[in-house]
Amino acid sequence: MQPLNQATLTQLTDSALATPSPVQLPRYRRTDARVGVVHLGLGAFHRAHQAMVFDALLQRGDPRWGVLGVAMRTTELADALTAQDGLYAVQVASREALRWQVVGSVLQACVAAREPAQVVAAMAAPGTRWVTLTVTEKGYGPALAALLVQGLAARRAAGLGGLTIASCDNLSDNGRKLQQLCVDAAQHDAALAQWIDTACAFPNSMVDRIVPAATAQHRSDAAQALGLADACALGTEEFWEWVIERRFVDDADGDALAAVGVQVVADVKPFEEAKLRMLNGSHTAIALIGAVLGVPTVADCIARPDIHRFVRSLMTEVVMPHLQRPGLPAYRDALLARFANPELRHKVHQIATDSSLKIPLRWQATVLAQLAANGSIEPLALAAAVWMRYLLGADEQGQAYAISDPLGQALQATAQRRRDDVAGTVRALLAVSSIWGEVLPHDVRWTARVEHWLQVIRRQGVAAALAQLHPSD
Ligand code: CS2
Repeated sequence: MQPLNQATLTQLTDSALATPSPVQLPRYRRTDARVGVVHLGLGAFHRAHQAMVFDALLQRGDPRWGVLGVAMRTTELADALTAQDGLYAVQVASREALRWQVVGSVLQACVAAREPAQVVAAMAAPGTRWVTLTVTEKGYGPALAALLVQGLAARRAAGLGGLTIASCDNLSDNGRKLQQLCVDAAQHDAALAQWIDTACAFPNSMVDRIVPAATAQHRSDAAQALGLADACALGTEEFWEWVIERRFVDDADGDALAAVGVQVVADVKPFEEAKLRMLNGSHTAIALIGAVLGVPTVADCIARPDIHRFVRSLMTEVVMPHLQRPGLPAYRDALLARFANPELRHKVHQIATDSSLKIPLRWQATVLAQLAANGSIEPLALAAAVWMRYLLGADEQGQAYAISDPLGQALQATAQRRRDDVAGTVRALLAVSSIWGEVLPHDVRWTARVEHWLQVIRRQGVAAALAQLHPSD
């Protein structure tokens, strides 16, 4: 098929959307929908996850789930969405089929750094009932707290009720952490702090869907599928999960969410721990291994028998013994199949971003639990050593790459300064307590094994280390 020239195509907008269409379109009248959700952190993940859940709620005839999508700083996506009336197409790729869906729930978009007043006004609007967040691990700082507190103060001053505020980031206890952040940031006004604590609800939640950064390929595939130019097209997998704690300002929201496939539970912990340690923990290990080997995507990595075996044994022997989620073997097998999805083209360097913030959430508890149980820590000691090798900033073919991480410069300098001193490198990098905590750096069972694996990697490479991990196969 000839690729369509996107420049000459009509742009995706409300008026350009013709029915019938070759793809799934919103079947509700978008003009009836109202903004009920302010989402902070407008990016690919939100658009392929919560926004599609809200789209399903609108589809069921409840007009209260329209979204104001707020990008925290970058303007491109918000402006491109505004030019398309908030519409965008998502390619959903399972092993069996590819389908496209145009999502209609994002009614407006703006940028917090550019239009803070709009965000505050939206939080203080009578129709707003929820705030959802995907601001990444590094987003939970004073700027976020100040924005939320300002919005909540305006809402309280307007005499309105509280909001359900759902963190959807890969943090443990994400709701409770966000609540604490907001209450602390409101301490200058005791009555406001009290109101935030009691009138608002901060459910913990676990969200899951693999959503790689959107690429030009998505845009050209979308043009082909829609016959319209969509600057905001993206792709994801069929699988999704949202497990949320039953803790809402409006109790009825639990049933509404459940009706479209969200799991509303008393305790998110078993789901959150399984997801962070099995999926995200494996992801970070795969990403670092792939980056050092020069293997570009997760699917390429998992197609290699040595990496597949590594990930399967990491999950089975090291991570799973400490998890409570039911059906772990099936959960593991499903994850391995999801990682293998060739349509996703999920770049290892995207996942390696911010590793210094991800490792503590994804690996640390597993290592501590295995040490306490006298279990094997080998796969994660190897992964920690790969991270140290990754910090040198070039793969095993000598191809340089950028390290995108708030601690990146300092870590890279440490790794490079001690290049030829493996023991010194390990000591210095494991001493970073924001990554490894206070206990691990002093446990020789851990430090000696990380040092062992870094020796092997520096002398023989990552593939040799993977082979030595499973010498019997
Ligand atoms: C990934 C996650 O980039 C990363 O760090 O591990 O974005 C992962 O794809 C999602 O959490 C899946 O739900």
